[in-house]
Amino acid sequence: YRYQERKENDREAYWNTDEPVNKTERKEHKFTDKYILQVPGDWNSQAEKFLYYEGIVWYKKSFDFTRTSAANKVYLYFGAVNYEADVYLNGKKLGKHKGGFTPFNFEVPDSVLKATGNYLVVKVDNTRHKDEVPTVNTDWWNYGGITRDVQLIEVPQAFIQDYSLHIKKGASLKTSKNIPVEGWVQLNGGQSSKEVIVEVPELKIKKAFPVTGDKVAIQFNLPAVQLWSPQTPRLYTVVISTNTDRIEDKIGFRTIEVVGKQILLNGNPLFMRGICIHEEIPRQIRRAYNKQDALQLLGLAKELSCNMVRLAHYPHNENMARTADSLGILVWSEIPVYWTIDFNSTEVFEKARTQLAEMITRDHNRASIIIWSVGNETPVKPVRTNFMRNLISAARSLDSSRLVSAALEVNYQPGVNKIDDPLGEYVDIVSFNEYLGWYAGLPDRCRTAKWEFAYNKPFFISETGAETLYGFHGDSLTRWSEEYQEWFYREQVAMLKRMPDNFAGLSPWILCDFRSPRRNNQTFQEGWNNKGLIDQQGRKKKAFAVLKAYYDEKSSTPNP
Ligand code: ADA
Repeated sequence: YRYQERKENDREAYWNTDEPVNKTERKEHKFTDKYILQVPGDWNSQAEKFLYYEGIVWYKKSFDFTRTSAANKVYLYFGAVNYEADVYLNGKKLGKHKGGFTPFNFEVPDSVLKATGNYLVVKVDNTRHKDEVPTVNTDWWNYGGITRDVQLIEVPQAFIQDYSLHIKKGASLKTSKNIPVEGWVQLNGGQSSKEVIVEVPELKIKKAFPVTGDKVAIQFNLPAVQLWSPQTPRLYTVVISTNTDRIEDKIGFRTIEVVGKQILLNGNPLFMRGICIHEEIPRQIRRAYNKQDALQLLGLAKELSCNMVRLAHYPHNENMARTADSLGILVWSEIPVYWTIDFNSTEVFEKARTQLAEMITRDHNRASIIIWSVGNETPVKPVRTNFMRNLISAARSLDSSRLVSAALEVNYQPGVNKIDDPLGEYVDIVSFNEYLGWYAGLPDRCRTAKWEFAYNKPFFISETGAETLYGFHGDSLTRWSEEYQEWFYREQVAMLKRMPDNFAGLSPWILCDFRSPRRNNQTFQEGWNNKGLIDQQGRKKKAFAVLKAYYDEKSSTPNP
């Protein structure tokens, strides 16, 4: 069915290019017509003719809005727009934002907002450029549009902008009593309040902290607490208030650190039974954005007996981390510094750093997130190492309570696979992508594989995988058959069982098949990367059971 469904001209335009999205296609469609597009949502999946479209779309929406108090401020918040957004309200430009996967907001001037008949216009452009992050080439679909929620947010003149609470670094967790918590509350126009009150009602905590500036330091002890972990994803309501504002959130308390060659979660050694996920949903085949999507994707990860997911290769929508918080799934969250970007450019660095800051600012209270990743498979050379090193420092200074990593590559040498990327010195966990038995040789290469690690740190296999068409059967030597992928996973698992004790886990590539403009092998791929354990229709391939059996075995050992 795969090959008949598509139209011949789409195929031709598609196969004859190595560009991420076909340029001819873009010229052919002038799109002067009007369409109704759902927001949030990508445009590509909303009409067949938009599937390959890369370029500009103008959105327009009318709305009425009545403030609850004339003195309140109003912000217009976008969960994400891929990639560039120019925002106008009632003909006045509110601002511009670049970066396809992170939130941004603009204050709406009083003079602009009306009670009735407002019109919001957003010019969205998802054209890829060499000097953007990500750059032109990626192995995922460049879904365009206002892909996440848009909200009008009304706040008092002096409001609580943000907060951070986490268990103090190095705190002893020997008893569950008197665990020190520290953090801050960021006020916007804070001087009108004398104090900030922090409450955790379920723990009978209510503390007041004097306001001395916009950022108020917080410190208190937890009397008795159930720590957050995959086994006990306990969340507590936190209430923060001033005399003008009040916010409520649900957070978990846990620690994550590297001690010697181990990752410790709440002081206990952690083995990550992970899987990579793209922000794309099977069956409906579109960008994932809502809570149901998050439940579906993370639910499948749970079925695979995972305790961790790597959200590749860009910050996913906020529902993912929120749902992971409540399901008890650890999260690796990444910015789209992918393959080769212009590592010489300070502007490109600034774009990457901004996306890192926006990702961390949004999610720094999510207990599920334990790793910030600053990129994927960036080629080893000095200028790139400096660039990445600076991103690692930026991540640490934005959030010192989590671990920092990046997916590196293997240095394949005759007879030995070396993990010696110079970046290994700077990350907390040395993570790498390996495809022994897919991109070179057969899976039985794993039997004789020798590994050499240049760093005495925990290491993590951030990708491994093989392509398979669901329902295509052959013997295990037949590439693209389910049997080949099954064999691949068997050999990988046997190899993993021989890894040294600083092996901290893996996140194979990938949970579900996903669209990719690079996958041009007409017979086998048709615009899909088929390394999923689940196909585009949501059907499990044979290898799913192999990985699940390994994870079940790992989770029943004393140190899961
Ligand atoms: C790389 C890359 C992934 C994925 C994979 C593949 O490792 O990190 O994005 O595309 O290759 O399938 O080849």
